[in-house]
This record gives sequence, C-alpha cells and structure tokens, in this order.
Amino acid sequence: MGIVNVTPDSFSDGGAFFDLHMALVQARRLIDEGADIVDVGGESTRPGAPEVCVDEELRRVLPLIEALHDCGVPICVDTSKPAVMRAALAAGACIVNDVLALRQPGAVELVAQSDCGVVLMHMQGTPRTMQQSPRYDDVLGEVGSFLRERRSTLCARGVATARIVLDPGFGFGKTAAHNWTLLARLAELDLAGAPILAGVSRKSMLGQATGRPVTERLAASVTAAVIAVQHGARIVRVHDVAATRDALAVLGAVSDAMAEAADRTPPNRKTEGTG
Ligand code: 7PJ
Repeated sequence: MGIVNVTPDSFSDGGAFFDLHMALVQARRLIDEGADIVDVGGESTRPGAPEVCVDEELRRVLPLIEALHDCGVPICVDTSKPAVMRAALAAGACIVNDVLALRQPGAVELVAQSDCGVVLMHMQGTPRTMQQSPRYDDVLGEVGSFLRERRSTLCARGVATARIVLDPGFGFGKTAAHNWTLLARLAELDLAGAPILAGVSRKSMLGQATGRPVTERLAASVTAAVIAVQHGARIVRVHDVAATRDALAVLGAVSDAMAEAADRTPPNRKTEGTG
C-alpha cells in the first residue's frame, strides 16, 4: 500500500504534495513502482496535529480520488470522518482506512451499507493525546482484544469478515518499546485469521533505533516492512514502494527456497529434534 498524503503538515513529507498535481504525480509514481493499493489521506494524524474540518479534508482528497478512479489499482481513503468516507467511496475509493477503527458515530453503519474493504487500526487515546504517556499491562493482548472486538462489532452489523483488515497501529499511543514488542511478536497477535496491515514506514521508532531523521529512514523502513511481512503482515503501508517491493521479492525468493527444501526433507528428518 503506497501512501499519498495531501496535507500541509504531515510529518514525513512536510506538505510537499499539498497540491493536486504533485499528489497525482506521486500517486502515479507509486503505482508505477508496483503499489497494489494507493492510500490517500487528507488529515495528518501526527501527534498534536491540528484537526481538519470535513470541508477542508474533502477539498484535499476528493479531486485526487476522482483523478485516480481509473488508475488500475484500488484507492483507499485514510480518514475517520463518515462524511469523508461517504464522499470518497462515491468518488471511486473502495477501501476505508480508519485509525479510529470506525468509532465516530455513523462510521460503522456507513461501511456496513457499502461493499468497501475496511482497515481497522488500534490507537490508545486520540491523535492529540496518544503520545503523552502510553501505558499497557500487556500490549499484545490489549491491542489484540481491541481489534477482535471492533471486528466483531462490524460482523454483527453484517460486514463480511473477508472485507476486514486489522492493524496494530504502530506509533499510535505506543512507546518505542511497545512498538518493538508489537513488531517482534506480530505473529502472536491473535486476530482469528484476519489479514494484518502494518504501517511502520519512516516512523519515530525507526528514528529511535537508528538516530536518523525522518528523511533518512529508507533502509530502516524497508527492513521493518520485511520483518512485518516475515511475522505475518499481509499488507505493508509504505512511502517507498519500489525499494519495499525489491526487498519483499528477495524475502519471497528465500521463502520459496525454504519451502522447497522443507518439501524435500524426508518426513523422519522433519520431526527430528522436535521431541
Ligand atoms: C497509519 C495509518 C498506520 C493505518 C497513518 C504515518 C502516520 N493507517 N495512517 N496504519 N499511519 N492503517 O504514516 O506515519 O500505521 S498516518
């Protein structure tokens, strides 16, 4: 999933694409680089970012979604506002990506009445407050139970499970240590078989590990995306599609060779040493 932010304040691209033309160029570039989905967002969720009203958010994302409606890949709208979801779906988006996991009034109903895909993300607190003092007794357990509960709520309203993707929400109400635990133990997140989306690209946890500013986190982002996929993520939300694709192609080739080697191993050798 390639990211296109149409915001003047999104923390990683500093508003470079706050202009329809530039956003369109960026989206087409991500598609050329092999993005399977383009995620269009008009409201920055960076800690402490100012809220954006519905009209302003629509003004940012709708022209881009309209321009991309026949680009050949599914368009996802990154929003928490039901009014923006409705307009974006009407304009050609087919996936809703909500960092609030459809907790705004009317959001669940709107998604239930459409046939769109939906990404439900975990966040502790709100974008304004989430990084003040994130606390968990058991981050894996708490994130997992929140996501299972949101998925059940949608299923109860008639949304098929096949439409739902779950996301632990790296950086949203989590310390670096919480984020590393989630990435290290992503495979242990018990989400009843739901596909997992991971968004780690350029995030501050990578700055914490490498000491690098947001503009210099390419290698760290690609590495984190590869680890997320190794640990079970089915979708990675990234700024750098080409580099991520190459890295995932290498991971895929190694995984194929490992599977082939396992197939060739006689059954008695396969169980050796497992007690
Ligand atoms: C995420 C997101 C994420 C999902 C943002 C950024 C901050 N949506 N929107 N997951 N992050 N589903 O890109 O750094 O992690 S905005």
